[in-house]
Amino acid sequence: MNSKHVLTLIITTSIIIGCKQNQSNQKQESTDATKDTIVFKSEPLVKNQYTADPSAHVFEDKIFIYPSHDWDSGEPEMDDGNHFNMKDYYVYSMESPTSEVVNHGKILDVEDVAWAKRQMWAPDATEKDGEYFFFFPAKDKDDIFRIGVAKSDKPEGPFTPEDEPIKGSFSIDPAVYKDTDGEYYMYFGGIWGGQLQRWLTGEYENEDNYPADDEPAVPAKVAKMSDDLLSFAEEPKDIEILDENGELITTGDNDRRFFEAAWVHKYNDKYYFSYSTGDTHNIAYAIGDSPYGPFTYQGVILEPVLGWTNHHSIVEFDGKWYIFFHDSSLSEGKTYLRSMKMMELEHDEEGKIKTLQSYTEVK
Ligand code: FUB
Repeated sequence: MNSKHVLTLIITTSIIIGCKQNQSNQKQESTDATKDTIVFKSEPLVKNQYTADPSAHVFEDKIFIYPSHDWDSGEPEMDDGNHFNMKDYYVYSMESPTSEVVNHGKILDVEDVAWAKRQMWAPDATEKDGEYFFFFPAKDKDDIFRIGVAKSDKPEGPFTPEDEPIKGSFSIDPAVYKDTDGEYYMYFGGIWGGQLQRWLTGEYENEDNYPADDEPAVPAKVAKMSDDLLSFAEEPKDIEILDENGELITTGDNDRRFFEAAWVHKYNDKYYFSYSTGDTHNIAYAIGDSPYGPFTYQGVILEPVLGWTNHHSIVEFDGKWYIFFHDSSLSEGKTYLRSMKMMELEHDEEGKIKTLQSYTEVK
């Protein structure tokens, strides 16, 4: 391992998120009880800003990365994620996976978005006919998450937002997949602070409602986009994630149920739906034959990283596949101050993805 790419930190065991946590201990408390050394397998791509939820795409033969911009706003850590109090977005690019990361500056600020009040969470971007579209969630004036869109004629922006959020949009973490037939689909949703569990009736309810542990889990959503990519072309549909018996994964199946951070890529004509399992901290994946699913659960792509959240994107560049993700190594474990990283990702001959770890532990 190249020493330049090895970052060793002494950290408390309680902030290594390999262990399962439940909702009541989402707020990370550190303890000096046991000290471990962890050796990270990759370095933060950016060190002078906190960058999270990286959505990577190849535009103009370069890798463009659209992350969230973490900062310390002083909001206390709460189960509803108020401490992720982001207010603007920056964009970055790399000529190749090994070249330096260029910061193109701020592309959007909450002050510029007429409908948005706060919490600019995980975004994504896509290109169509030489125009670039930036999709982002934010809470509106009623504190309900909606998804907005902004346009630019360049991948590095700046982007001009629409005056209203996408009609019929809700919850968080938009990921727009351009299919090989030229259609575009938005995948979105996230439970807990992401509010997806408040939309089970089709209307927003001002309280959390989760299906029982033995019932199908709250599903992520997908909608085909209109030709101008500014609206949904249809009512969002449920994403079905099935287990090995063809049964829908249930609420109680915390290790495998959808939590947030949807992403889709296509490999050998199959659709790979990947996502975070949230409170169990994995990036998991499921495979299907259609952009709408159903998707059958396959396994874990990325094991828990340092920090509570795990959020990724997957992109092909020059015949190799890469996963972009974040951890809290630069902030020494602060869950809301994250840094984007990347690693190569491998599909085996059967199309299965080899499970990755972002660090090794040295006792
Ligand atoms: O960055 C804020 C939120 O944390 C994202 O929207 C989630 O996916 C999680 O990473």
